[in-house]
Amino acid sequence: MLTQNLRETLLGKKIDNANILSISDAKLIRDEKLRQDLDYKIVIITGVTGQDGSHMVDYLLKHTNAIIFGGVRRLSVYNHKNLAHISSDRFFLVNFDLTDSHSIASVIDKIRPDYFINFAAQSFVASSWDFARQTWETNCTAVLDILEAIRLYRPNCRFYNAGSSEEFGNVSYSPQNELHPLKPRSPYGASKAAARQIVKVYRDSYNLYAIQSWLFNHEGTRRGEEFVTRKISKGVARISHEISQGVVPTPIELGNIYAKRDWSDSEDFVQCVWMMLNQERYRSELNPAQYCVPVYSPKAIESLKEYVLSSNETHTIKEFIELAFACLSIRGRWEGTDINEKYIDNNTNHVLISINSNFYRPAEVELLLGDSTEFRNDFNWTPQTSFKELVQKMVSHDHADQCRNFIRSIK
Ligand code: F7E
Repeated sequence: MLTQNLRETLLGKKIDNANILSISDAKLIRDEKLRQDLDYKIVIITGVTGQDGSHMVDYLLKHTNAIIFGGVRRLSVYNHKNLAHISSDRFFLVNFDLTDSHSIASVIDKIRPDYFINFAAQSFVASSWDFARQTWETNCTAVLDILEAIRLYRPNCRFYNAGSSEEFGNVSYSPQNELHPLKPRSPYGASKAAARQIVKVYRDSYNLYAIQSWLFNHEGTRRGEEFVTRKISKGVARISHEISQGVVPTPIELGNIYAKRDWSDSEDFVQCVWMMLNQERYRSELNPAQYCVPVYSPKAIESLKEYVLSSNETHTIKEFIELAFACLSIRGRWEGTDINEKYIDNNTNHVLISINSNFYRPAEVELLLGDSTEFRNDFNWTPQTSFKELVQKMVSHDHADQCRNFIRSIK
């Protein structure tokens, strides 16, 4: 545990637990001698208010002694729900903006991180057609800016960028492994594919420990409500409550329910990300001494690998729906076709799911199925949560939430 003294030593001034630091607060953290004596690794994580970033913070607080700086954009609305449970003196929020290269450079120069984990993104594929430029700047240009700042100010900082199975897009074969070509179908997929290239160029050109994996879909109770799994789990919880109150439920409106996705638990993946950032600890063919140096050698960097992370199973949205309703003992049947297809409650004959073409995408990725054998073998890893357990976990969480809110409303 850090003492208050240490916090002040590191940061150069007294701060409150709840304080969001401005970049200028991080003063003595730049003192390399002090850093060596303290033997704490310093990690910057972006996207900490989101699903993956907040799970990454939880994981590192539990399994390491790292001091973590969560990068947050200054907003006038409160969006820290996923961080509300954290009270650790090793976790700070720091204000910076990934679309401002000066702020990125300044944070890296001042904080001198040992690891920089980039989970910040415009991650909603459907919106990427409407905000193609913003998607590109956040998901790709910002990555270039981070790499450039690492090169200039902290060349031995290990950098991870969250890549995506959307880079595979219009897939050539299944399952998709690390050798699958990049064939994105959306501005989102294209931005992640371009980011991959620039990460590789900086890795090769400047011997940076900079990597990007291919993350297949990963979900959980902190998933944004616009993504299909959370939209369904929340909708199912609401409908179950409406039925129990004798109210005719409002159906959940969805788009392409025939798309197939490879879904995992976000909590499983953050562990893998940390492993990838510390490959020499797990891959016996690597020499750890080559990675404890101020400057990495070309040989050490050439040996790094980038990996697919996936469950190695694929399911349609329809399967997710059926399982989600079954978790709350609601059984249904499918009737109709195309835009008129509906999921009907066997018990009440109420419509539970209907199709709204507004949720169709200009170009769809119909099938994703990952092959994460390489990662599983190299790191001796298996996921903790199955597809069924993931659906159960999300529905139970949203159902409990729905019940809590109901009880509060009648108090
Ligand atoms: O869509 C279909 C939709 O928005 C899944 C992101 O984390 O994973 C995620 O991207 C599928 C698509 O996720 C609705 O057409 C049907 O086929 O939950 P999603 P995504 O687009 O797969 C990848 C790996 C990432 O990297 C991304 O950042 O579900 N679908 N009806 C729908 N999708 C939504 N959102 N809403 C619907 O009503």
